[in-house]
Amino acid sequence: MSVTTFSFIDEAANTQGILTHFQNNGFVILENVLTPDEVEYYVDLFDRDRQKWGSPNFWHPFGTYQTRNCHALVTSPEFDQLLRHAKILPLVEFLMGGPTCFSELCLRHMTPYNGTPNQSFHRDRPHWEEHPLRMDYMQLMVYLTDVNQETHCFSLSPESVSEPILGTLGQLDRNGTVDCHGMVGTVVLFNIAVLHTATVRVTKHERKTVQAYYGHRSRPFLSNCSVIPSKFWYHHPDQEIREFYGNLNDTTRVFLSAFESEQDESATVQVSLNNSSESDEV
Ligand SMILES: O=C(O)CCC(=O)C(=O)O
Repeated sequence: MSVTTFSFIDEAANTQGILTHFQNNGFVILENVLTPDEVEYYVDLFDRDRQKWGSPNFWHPFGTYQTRNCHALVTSPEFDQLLRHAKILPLVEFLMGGPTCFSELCLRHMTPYNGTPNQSFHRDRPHWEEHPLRMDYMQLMVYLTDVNQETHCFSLSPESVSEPILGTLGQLDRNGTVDCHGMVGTVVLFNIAVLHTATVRVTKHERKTVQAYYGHRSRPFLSNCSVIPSKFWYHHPDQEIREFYGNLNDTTRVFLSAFESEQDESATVQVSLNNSSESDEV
């Protein structure tokens, strides 16, 4: 199956084309989103994070084939800039169709491999059928290494919003699969309800990715994977950024209660709740 990609090379994104592709497939591949300097910066940040905080600290095995650090906003808060990148966040908000919030951030690493190839197709969450793109949560995947036929890659089974939702075998049989390849710096956005997998290949190459999730501010938080530092959701001077990070998960709340006095904690949580009710009213 041939794969359509969208390029930001001329600075102008083909937003309507991206929307149509997302409606028909549940994902989009974007090239040239990051400048070469940005790519170098984030690869270096990733490497330094892994070097400093690798196992047994913040990096842990995830399944059989990956290690990941889901507290990257704590260990390398500079990744905030990638999550809210001027060419990425507006597109995420456009596709999500309303105020969007941070849900999770994981840095993931896959090593060279000489075993049995593997795919394990799954949906992270159900579709949200009231949404025009049936999308409750979206994932941003940024490749920090070249990804091609010779490496591990991300794969999914495209599905259109106008098609019935099928079980795994029915979906794979009806629509097949797509391997998402691209140069370092390639960005994939996808609905996490779409059937997807890491494709594990025999390879001499490692794969590095940044995988971030976005949700709707008015919907439940996605997961308890990532602590959200209070510098973003409480202390940040920009209210919009506070609200972007303000859909707190229980992990953040339990750390909050552990690190603050009872008096401070109730005051902080109260401010956070006030912020979210203000945003609900907008
Ligand atoms: O890492 C990958 O390529 C796949 C990621 C995945 O399956 C997931 O985030 O649920």
